[in-house]
Amino acid sequence: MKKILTIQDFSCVGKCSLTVAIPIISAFGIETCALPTALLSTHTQFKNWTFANLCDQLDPITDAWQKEDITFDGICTGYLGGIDLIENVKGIITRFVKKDGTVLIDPAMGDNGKLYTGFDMEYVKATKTLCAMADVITPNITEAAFMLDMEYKDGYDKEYLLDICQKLHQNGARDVVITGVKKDQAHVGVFCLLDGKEIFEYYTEREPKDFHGTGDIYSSAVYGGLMNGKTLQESVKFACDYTKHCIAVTLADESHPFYGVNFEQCTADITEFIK
Ligand code: PXL
Repeated sequence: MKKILTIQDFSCVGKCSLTVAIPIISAFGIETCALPTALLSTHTQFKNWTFANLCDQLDPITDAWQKEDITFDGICTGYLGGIDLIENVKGIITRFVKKDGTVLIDPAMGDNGKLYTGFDMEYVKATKTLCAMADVITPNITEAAFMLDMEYKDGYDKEYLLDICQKLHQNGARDVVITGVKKDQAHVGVFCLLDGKEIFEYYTEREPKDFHGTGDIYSSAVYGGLMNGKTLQESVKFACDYTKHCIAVTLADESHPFYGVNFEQCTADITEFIK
């Protein structure tokens, strides 16, 4: 059984980060260890929330792991919450990923042309250095544009997407997966550049509403696929279909919360995919 480590914040309510990554990656039959970087009452799209940076816990935790000879087949990261945390996570990747392990970095820090509350260009710069260590990165267009100091565009063409991917590959990531790409008004999906060479695109019909946390669901599903030996193309395609299904199930549930999707009701898709 593979054993991975996911490093991101723990938002107690709100279906994102660790409360998404642990159940989803576990559903892929992978032991999912977790290192929380911050503790929040909810994610930051609520009106009222608390935030505690857990950076001072990371060294004692990881030093204890080292004494136990603990290593991981891979690490995936998401929203971290502070520059000090990013620097620490870079060291954890170097120390704990087995040779040939897979590192996925989701530079979760913004959407719709804006950074999330609390993040600035220093945070963006630090995140870019973290992305340089990745086998796979999964930024949305906002995150990619911020990291490359490029203009954020709502309407874009293949040339713009390829340019972004090439630049992020030159920054160090092997495979670049740009998420939330709107091919047209009715279709959304991903534009990928594999090892700086091969373009892969996949789109599904767009659901009529956007939800928070779908980027985290998407990156967890990609990572679960990769750690099951699926190709990047198979994994990103599955992750698109799975995320779309999660949104559709949520919209069909009249009591759905505003803050996240009913991914818990779609785990059968994962079981079927890895059969
Ligand atoms: O990746 C989404 C996310 C994760 N964690 C926290 C967030 C958000 C999005 O707003 O606020 C704490």
